[in-house]
Amino acid sequence: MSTALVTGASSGIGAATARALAADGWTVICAARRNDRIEALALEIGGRSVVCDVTSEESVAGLIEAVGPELDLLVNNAGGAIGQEPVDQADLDAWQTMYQTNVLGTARVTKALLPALEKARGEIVFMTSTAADAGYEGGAGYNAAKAGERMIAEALRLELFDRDVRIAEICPGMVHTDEFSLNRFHGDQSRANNVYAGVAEPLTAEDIAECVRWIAGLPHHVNIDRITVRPRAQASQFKVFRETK
Ligand code: 8X3
Repeated sequence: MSTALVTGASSGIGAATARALAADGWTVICAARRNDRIEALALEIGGRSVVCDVTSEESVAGLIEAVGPELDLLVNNAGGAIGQEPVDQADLDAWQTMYQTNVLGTARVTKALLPALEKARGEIVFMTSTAADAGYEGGAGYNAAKAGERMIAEALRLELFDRDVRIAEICPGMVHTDEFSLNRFHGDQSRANNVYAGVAEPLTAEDIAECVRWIAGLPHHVNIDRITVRPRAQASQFKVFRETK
C-alpha cells in the first residue's frame, strides 16, 4: 500500500486531501501542529498522525522517523496568508511568519523527506496559490511567499530530472475554507466572509483535494508540472462575478 504524508492536515485543503487520498487506498500520515485534530482525522481515515511544526528543525526531524525509509507522496500544504495591508503599512512580522511557513517550512520538510521519496520513486505536490502568479493590492507579503514556494518546486524539478521523483504544483484561486481568510484577517469573521460575498460557488477544499488525488493517481511517467484551479466565477484574480441582491 502506498504512503502519503500531508502537512497542514488539521483543516481545510490538507484535511480534505488526507480524506481523498485515504478513500483512494493510500495510507495517509497526517501532519500538523494541532494534535487533537490530526489524531481524530487519522482515526477516521485509518491513517496515522504526527505532530509537526514545519518551522521547527526538531519537529521536522520527527517526520523522518514517522515516515521511515520510504515515502510515495508528500503533499506540501502547510502555509497560509496573514494580513492584507499595502506595502506602506506592511506588518513585517507577518511577512516573516509567511516566509517561515510557506517557503522555509516547505523547503525544510522537502529536504528532510527527499531521501525517502527518492527511494520510493515518489512524488511531491506543492500547494502554492494563484497569489504566486502576480501581485495584487495588499497581497505583497503573501504574493512573495507563494512565489518563493513556487521556485522550490521549479528548481527541484530540474535538479531531480534524472532521479525519478515527480514534482507537481497546484495553484488554487478562491477556495472557501473555514480558516484561510479567518487566519488572514486575524479572526475577523465578517472580513473573512466578505472575501466570498456574492460568489455563488467558491471552490471547496474537496475540489482541491480531488486535484491532488488525480495527480497522484496518474501513471508514474506522467508529471503534471502545474495546474491553476479557480471557481467558474473567478475569471482572474481581479475579475470575480458577485451576485448582488
Ligand atoms: C489564495 C488565493 O486570492 O487569496 O491562495 O491570494 S488569494
